[in-house]
Amino acid sequence: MEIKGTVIKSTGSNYWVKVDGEIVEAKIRGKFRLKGFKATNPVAVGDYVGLKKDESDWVIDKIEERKNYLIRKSTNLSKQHHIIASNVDLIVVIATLAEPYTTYEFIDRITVSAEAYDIDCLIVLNKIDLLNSEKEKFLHEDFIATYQKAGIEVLETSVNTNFNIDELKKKLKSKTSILTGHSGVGKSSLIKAIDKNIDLRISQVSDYHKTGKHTTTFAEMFEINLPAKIIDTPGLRAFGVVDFEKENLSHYFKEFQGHLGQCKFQNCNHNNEPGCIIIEKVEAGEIAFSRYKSYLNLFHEEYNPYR
Ligand SMILES: Nc1nc2c(ncn2[C@@H]2O[C@H](COP(=O)(O)OP(=O)(O)OP(=O)(O)O)[C@@H](O)[C@H]2O)c(=O)[nH]1
Ligand SMILES: [Mg+2]
Ligand SMILES: [Zn+2]
Repeated sequence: MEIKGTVIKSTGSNYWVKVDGEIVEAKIRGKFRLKGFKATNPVAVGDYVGLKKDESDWVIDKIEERKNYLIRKSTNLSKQHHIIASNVDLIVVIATLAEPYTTYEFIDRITVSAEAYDIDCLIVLNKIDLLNSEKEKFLHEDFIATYQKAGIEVLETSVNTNFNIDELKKKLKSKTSILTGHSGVGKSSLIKAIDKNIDLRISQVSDYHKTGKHTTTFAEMFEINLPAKIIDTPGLRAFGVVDFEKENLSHYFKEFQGHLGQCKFQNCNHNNEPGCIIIEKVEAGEIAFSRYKSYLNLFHEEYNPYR
């Protein structure tokens, strides 16, 4: 007998699969491979799988084709890739400007991946209750302006003051969403603010480094009564994008899209060519410099594999 369900959690050796409202613990057998590359986790949260009973254990023996997935390179320099989750409607990048600070390039790497795999993306700027000094207010304004120009929606939130939690609920309603970002930005806290009945571990950011403590250790999908499916994930230190064809990269920056094809040279790489419309737009302040810098860094990434 074969049954089917959705993987809601995995530790690498054990998998929890939701089958008709029940949770079944399963193992994997055989090799599952993505075309063209190796993944450290052949079966990911969000996968729709077939299960068979092998003596006493349930075994995953089939993965239905993925609608999409969020994938990154493992932190080491091997060719290994890690699928963060699959079959999602929305990628929510949780960012903070304090405790910890999230760099623009980290965010851009995720938004580029979302565009490449054609998944909607929302940035949530959490902990805005912490932005008080003039410097912090400046950082905040710059952040909002940068992503407004980039055509990516930003929702400001605070778990501590309950600010915009209802708005966030509206964004997640009737979708399967993945929450990603650095450790300590408040991914688990936001999920708990949305539904206090969910049992999640949350820790203080470390006093000294102001970074998170990697409290969430495995991706897990929670189904709540909005209705919504929300995938909490472990904090990422960095996001290594999977190699794109260089000529496609500019298409993954939303705000570049309307200008492509208008440079002087048909094969313009928007690096330093004369008559480049992208560079003109950056100089005119219509495209944020930080986004263009992320573009250049990604374009030349092979020269800097540690980034
Ligand atoms: N001031 C403030 N603190 C917050 C806010 N949201 C979360 N925190 C705190 O930030 C710390 C980290 O929160 P977590 O929810 O564990 O962060 P996480 O992103 O899940 O971290 P990992 O599981 O390690 O990836 C906790 O001490 C939270 O109480 C907020 O809006 N404002
Ligand atoms: Mg967490
Ligand atoms: Zn150009």
